[in-house]
Formats: sequence, structure tokens, C-alpha cells
Amino acid sequence: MIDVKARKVVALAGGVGGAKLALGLQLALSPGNLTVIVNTGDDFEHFGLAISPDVDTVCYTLAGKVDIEKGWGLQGESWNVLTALKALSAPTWFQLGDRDLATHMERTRLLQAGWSLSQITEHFCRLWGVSSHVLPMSDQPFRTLIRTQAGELLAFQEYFVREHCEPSVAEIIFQHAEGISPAPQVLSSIEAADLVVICPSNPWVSIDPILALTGIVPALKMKPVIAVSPIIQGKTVKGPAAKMAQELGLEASAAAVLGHYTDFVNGFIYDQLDGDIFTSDNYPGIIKKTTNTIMKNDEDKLGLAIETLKLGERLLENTQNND
Ligand code: FO1
Repeated sequence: MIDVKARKVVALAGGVGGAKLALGLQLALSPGNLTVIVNTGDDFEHFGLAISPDVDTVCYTLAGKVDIEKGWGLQGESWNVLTALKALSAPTWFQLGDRDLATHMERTRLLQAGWSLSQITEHFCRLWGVSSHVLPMSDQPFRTLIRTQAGELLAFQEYFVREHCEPSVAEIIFQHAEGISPAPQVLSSIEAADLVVICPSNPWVSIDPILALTGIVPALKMKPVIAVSPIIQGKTVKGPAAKMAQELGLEASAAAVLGHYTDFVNGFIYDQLDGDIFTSDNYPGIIKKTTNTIMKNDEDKLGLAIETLKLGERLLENTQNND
């Protein structure tokens, strides 16, 4: 039997929850065998700087630099610039730490010099000693907008950070999404993977932008794919996925998450606290597994990654038996 460490795995991820499982997978696999494709629908410009929050959250986490408490930003950060901006009555709702600002400044400078977001991310990851490959989902601008039930149109970070996810969501809009291509290496990394893992990120605003890109869903249909539910007992550990589901008229449950991915997943992991929510009639072709999906520390992250890889081995055996 092949050593699971030797498997090539592609993970699709958004921010904090996705980054945690990505770290677990990085710990479980041989160096270089993990590729993380990251949502860029949350990207925006602030103070003229190009900010890629989910890409940075994944890179900082894989580099062991992330602020563990917040799940984003850098450990041991200082806030001198933000404090000075506040004194100037500048908008400070989006917290940019001093050292994090250096990332955004250098990314902006390199973009202006003609580098792509993928090239910049690879360059930063090399400097930060990240052994995995981190690919922004696209090098073309893709913006997630939220139309609120009050009729307002908000950029994603305005909804998420400035408004604390409080407005009720009427519609999620992917601006200019049609015809946007995945970044170089995104499709080829899926083609080369033994297994694809959809991290426990928000399906509607973190994973759907990746799935909306040309060629992604057809590429996933060719591979064993496991999704991990971010919804546990009708709630999320962090972020608005459960609240959003209800506002969009969906059920806030792990079953609704599986229903969302049913066209292309072969395996599904949901939390042990949800017990037996599926009967044998629900999605019979998809292998379901319960385990602890709450990732409080690195042991939990590694544990969930190992359970995911073990389910991956079952899916791979099934594929070989059907060949
Ligand atoms: N999240 C917050 O809740 N408040 C912030 O002020 C904030 C600032 C921030 C700065 C840089 C960065 O890379 C991420 C940041 N995040 C912040 C996280 C981010 O808004 C979200 O985690 C994602 O966009 C949702 O996946």
C-alpha cells in the first residue's frame, strides 16, 4: 500500500478555516506534496494597496507566522500605522498591522511592475519558507459582492469586516466572473493530484468563486474529491456561512453543504457532533465519515488531515477497483 504521505493533494480554501486544514495537510504530507488553491474573491484595494486576505491567511498559516488567536494577520504584530491613521480620522475598520502592511506594499509594487499575483505569492512563499505550493485561484480580478436585503451593494470586506456580517444577505454576486480563467498551474495541479480536498471554508463565498472559474468543475469531476463541512450542529466555528445559508433560504446544516457539492464530490467529512444525520438513501454514491472537525490546535488540524487522507485512500481503492 502506498504511503499516504506520498500522495499529491490539492486543497481548495478560503481564509481561516481553510488555512487550518491546509496546515494539517502540510503536516501530514511529504514537503511539496500539497497545493492550495485560494479564493481571491475577497481581495480589494485599501489605501491604494492590493490586499489578498485569504491568500495571506493561507501563506501566513503555512509559514507558521499567523496570529493564532485571530486566525489572520501576523503574530506579534504592532499597530503604529493604524493608530496614526486613526489620529488622522482615516478609515480604520480594516485592521492592517505594521508588518502585514509590508506584504501589501510589496505586493502592490510588484503588481505595478508587471508581476502576476501567482508569481508574487510564489516569491513570498519561498522567502517565508513555505514548503507547499499556494496558488491564488486567478490572476485576473474577481470580486465577490454582497447585495443586502436592504438593497445595498457591498464589497465583500465591507460586508464581512466593516459591517460585521450583520446585514441580511439577499444575493451573492461574482462581479465580472464570466470567462475568468484560473491562474497558471491551477488546472494542471488538479490534473496531477491524487486527491482534491475542499476545506471547511464557506461554500457560498469562499469555495464557489473557485468553482465559478472556467474548467474547474470539469477538472474536479475527473478526480476523487472530499469536502469537509464547515457547518457543525447548524453553526460555524467562525464566519457567516450558517447565517448566510438561512438568509439565502437554505438549511444551515452539513447536509446542505453536501447538497451544494453533490455534483462532484465522492467523499464527505462532517463533525461527529452531528451524529447520524444521513440515512442510506441520502446521496448513496458519496462516502460519508464523521470525525472531530473542530481545529483548536495543530494536533486537531493534523488529526482531521489524517482522517481526510484515510478517506482519500478508500476513494482511490474504489476508483482502482472500478477501472
Ligand atoms: N478580519 C476581520 O474580521 N477584521 C479585520 O480587520 C481584518 C483585517 C485583515 C487584514 C489582513 C488580512 O489578510 C486579513 C484580515 N482579516 C480581517 C481577515 C479577512 O477579512 C477574512 O478572514 C476573510 O476575507 C474571509 O475569509
